Amino acid sequence: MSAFSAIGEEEEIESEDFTPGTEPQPTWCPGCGDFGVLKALKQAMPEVGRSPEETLLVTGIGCSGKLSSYFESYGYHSIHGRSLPVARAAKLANPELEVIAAGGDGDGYGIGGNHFIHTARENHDMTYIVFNNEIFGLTKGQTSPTSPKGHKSKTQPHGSAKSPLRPLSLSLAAGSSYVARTAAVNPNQAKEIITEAIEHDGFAHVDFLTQCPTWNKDAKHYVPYTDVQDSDEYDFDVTDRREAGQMMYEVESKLYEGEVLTGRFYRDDPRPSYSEEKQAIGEMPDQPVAEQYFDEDHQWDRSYDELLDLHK
Ligand SMILES: Cc1ncc(C[n+]2csc(CCOP(=O)(O)OP(=O)(O)O)c2C)c(N)n1
Ligand code: SF4
Ligand SMILES: [Mg+2]
Repeated sequence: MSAFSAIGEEEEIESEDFTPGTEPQPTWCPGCGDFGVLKALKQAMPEVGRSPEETLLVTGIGCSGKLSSYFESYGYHSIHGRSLPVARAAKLANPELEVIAAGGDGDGYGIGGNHFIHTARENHDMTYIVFNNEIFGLTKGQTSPTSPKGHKSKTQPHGSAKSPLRPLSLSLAAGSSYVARTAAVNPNQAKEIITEAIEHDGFAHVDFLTQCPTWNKDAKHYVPYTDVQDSDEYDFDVTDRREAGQMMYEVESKLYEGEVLTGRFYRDDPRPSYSEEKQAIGEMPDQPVAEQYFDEDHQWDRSYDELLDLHK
């Protein structure tokens, strides 16, 4: 697909446009599922038709957080669990940007869980990819919110006593308007789902199963997998909240019994995004802040000095 460049010329967008020219090669371990996310994202961008100059990728901290270094676009490697507030602010300031946030299961479902719930509830228009490897990878394999019950690690040497969090069900309950799960071992589906998620208007959450062969030795347990959309066994309406919820519950239970089910589980296309709702009640300016900033004639309600005085 083509798009207009920063200087207004129409250009073809290719996957390789998203490979940085100067950044280092990925330092992820051989066989790491994170490579699958990078590949799917790079393949999705030409389908979506957005160029690196039109895209912002905000990441958290973790092996997953390194994604923004290996993907050519505007990038912001934020702090642990805080990719979503940064992404929200950027989208509100410049609605034209294609905003993608990404991070790990510890990052998004643990320390950043509150941001996840409320960004979903408010239906901010962005894509959120969670690399779900069921452990803290970067810090050497501690138990995470999605580690299975009984999972042994240095922090839980007797095995985790707690049942894992159900990210799909949580996402639906919080208010995400698109919820899917894919896996690094299923690259075709991963590309399709990431494309759909980016094209979706509203908060699109993709739980991306990424094996960690270094610290989670059950790395191969995402194979074999079933795509629920390709299987006659699973018949449900992705636009029906109740049916989607039942399906997610089944999917999440089965993952820990060794059966990997992936696919699209919920979508609510008509639901207005956060900005649309705010504009409808007159709480958001028509002119985005990013444009106001570059408009020399813009009259700000308060000067910078006044704002500083307010905080004294
Ligand atoms: C506020 C804060 N607390 C803790 C850490 C240490 N820390 C860095 S990454 C990480 C967990 C990473 O796990 P996950 O988010 O699942 O990402 P992965 O490495 O598995 O991709 C932790 C606890 C930190 N950097 N900042
Ligand atoms: S420690 Fe695990 S998650 Fe991190 S790069 Fe290595 S394989 Fe990937
Ligand atoms: Mg992790």
